[in-house]
Amino acid sequence: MTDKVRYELTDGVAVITIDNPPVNALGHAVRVGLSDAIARFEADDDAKAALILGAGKLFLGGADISEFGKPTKDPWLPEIIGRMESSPKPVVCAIQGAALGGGLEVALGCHYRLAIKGAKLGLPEVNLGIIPGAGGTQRMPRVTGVKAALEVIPAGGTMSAERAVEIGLADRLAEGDPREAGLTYAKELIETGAAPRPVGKLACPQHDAQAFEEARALWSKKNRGEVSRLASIDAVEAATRLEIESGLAEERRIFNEMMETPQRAGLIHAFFIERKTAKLPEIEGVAPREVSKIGVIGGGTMGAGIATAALTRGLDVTLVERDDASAEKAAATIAKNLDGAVKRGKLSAGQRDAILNDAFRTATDYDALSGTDLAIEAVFEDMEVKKQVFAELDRVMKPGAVLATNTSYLDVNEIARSTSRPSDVIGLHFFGPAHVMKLLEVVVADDTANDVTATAFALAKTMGKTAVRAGVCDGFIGNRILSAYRAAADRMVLAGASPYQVDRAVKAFGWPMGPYEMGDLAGLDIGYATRQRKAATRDPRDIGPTWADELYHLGRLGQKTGRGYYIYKEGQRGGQEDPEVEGLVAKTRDEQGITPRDFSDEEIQRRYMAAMVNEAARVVEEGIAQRPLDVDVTFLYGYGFPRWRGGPMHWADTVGLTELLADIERYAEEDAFFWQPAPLLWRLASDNKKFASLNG
Ligand code: T1G
Repeated sequence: MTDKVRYELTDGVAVITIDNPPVNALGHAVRVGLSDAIARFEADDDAKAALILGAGKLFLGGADISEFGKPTKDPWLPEIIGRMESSPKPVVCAIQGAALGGGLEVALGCHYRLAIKGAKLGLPEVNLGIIPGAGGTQRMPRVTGVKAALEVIPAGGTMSAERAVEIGLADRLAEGDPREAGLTYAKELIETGAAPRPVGKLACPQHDAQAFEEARALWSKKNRGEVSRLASIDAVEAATRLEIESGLAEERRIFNEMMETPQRAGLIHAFFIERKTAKLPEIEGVAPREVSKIGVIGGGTMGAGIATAALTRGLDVTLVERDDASAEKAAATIAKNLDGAVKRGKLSAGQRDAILNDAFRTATDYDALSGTDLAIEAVFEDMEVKKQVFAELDRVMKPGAVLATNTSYLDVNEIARSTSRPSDVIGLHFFGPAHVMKLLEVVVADDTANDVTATAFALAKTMGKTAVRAGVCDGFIGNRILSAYRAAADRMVLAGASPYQVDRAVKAFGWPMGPYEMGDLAGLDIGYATRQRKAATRDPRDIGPTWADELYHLGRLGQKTGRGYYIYKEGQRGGQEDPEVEGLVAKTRDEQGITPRDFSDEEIQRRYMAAMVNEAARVVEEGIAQRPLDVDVTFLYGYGFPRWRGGPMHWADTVGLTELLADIERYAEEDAFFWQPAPLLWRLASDNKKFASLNG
């Protein structure tokens, strides 16, 4: 027996408790302990039934993900579950908090399952690029039918305890302490002489051709290149034609196949790095300041989104606008956002009403913010306007309050130093729509106090955001790197590629949108304003997409004007390619004496990513991003980078930094100005190292 699993006999029930904080992952020591406990139970004549419990806040968090990719050590989870299932005495489990992956598979190996209200049950393996590998795809459909199994497994989602009982995954719903409820259930089974009910012995679930067809159609469209979701459907289908042992073998075959894919590595990298961004030496052990009341200045799209995100997470919000009309408009936007949350089931109508009545108010006077703990400025991107707002905040905010700016590129140091309390100033760069997008760049200025940084990360957690620490530079982490791969795209177009081919190639790589579709979504006036802003300092060797300036001057600003790079028709999804754009590009080439050449989709993808990784290497080297993982999380949560590739830096490590450097050096032969290998990339490649070596 190991110290991870306890065995105690209580009133004829062998209580087997798995205690492996923080999430009772089924690592090797737990498997050894569980296997020993089951053997002891079988041999224990005083034990008439067994009760499986997980100590602490949840039942079982699944297999130990940190063991993946390493040689598997016996005993295997499927074997332990098989032994539990074939026990001659009833085995029960009581599920509180969460039963996920291997944790739910252990429960499915039990003969009786009790779920405590509030528990989440699910098989999220596909989110890690694999499929359930300990019987989930074979046993779940046997108890729930294939329809319910196909709703859960390819989606990698979770369900409530109530839903689990509804679909037959759990036999009983209870409240309170799992041990107590479980013991009551086990003793009742003993008293009633209930027999073991091995799920594996149940008949194959009925095949439902339509359900399989719909699931394959749905996940072929939604998965953007991921392979695990479709593979999980194949495994569930095997359950409809194979008896348990053959079905388990087929599941294992597909599981092993998925374990070997780079997608598994990318998705598991993503799992662990999103949990590391808040692990920063400067805030370790630093207590954040109390924040329950916040102020938002500016009720435009961003301000209203930020207010909505805060309100739906229980914060009190006062929104300041310059006049009543603007304040009313902002309040209407927020009410609309909250209605949307009610429609999506994220909020009840009662909660919305309580928010609007008690937790939210508008004002046109900064003094209304004097009692707030933190203020977020989200006004027009102009330094003088920002400084005026911060002068007001400096005047009204109480001592110890945090003053934050939502600027997406302006100098946070300059804003901070325009106040009398620069150490209380920080950048909180939300991504639009702010009540939807998960990413928050926490921009730490030179004078920002560590407890202000700690407060920002705590606020992010409260608001359900994934926060990444960024230093001060133009565009911080995300937008700075974006402008580099955007520029690479423009260079390929100038050299002969079509903007539409670039978009297609980038989407084929796994991105939700190409740069030109993205430009149309954001508005081509944004790009134009950025080029104008940088014109004064632009290097003469640099090139600009003059065709885009012409589109701007033609008033073709993208989706919002019905035409940009694409033509957008009412009621039509997406835009149509516009031959006039190709014409404008050809004209630019002629003016610059450029003879267009062909680009393959692979070359477009390679150059796009090379520009991204090269600039990201500079961002890490300069300390704007602390580690490569911060770049990866930024792009996974803020820019739609395909999660199964793990992020741009993980992708680069997968490709090999030596290869990538060789590409960049080759590109530099034709354009030495744009393609200068970042020193960090050069150094790591020379030392045959990976970016991952800097992730700590
Ligand atoms: N293995 C290893 N470490 C894990 C882990 C796991 N399954 N789950 C969490 N951790 C670590 C995590 O990295 C963090 O570490 C700490 O625990 C707290 O996590 C055979 C093969 C359970 C809902 O996909 O969804 O079973 O940062 O911050 O917010 O078919 O963790 O403190 O060092 O997320 O309270 C399937 C993954 C595995 C569930 C708790 N299971 N975990 O959330 O804490 S594959 C999963 C979660 C499998 C079988 C297959 C969540 C949670 P650190 P946390 P939380």
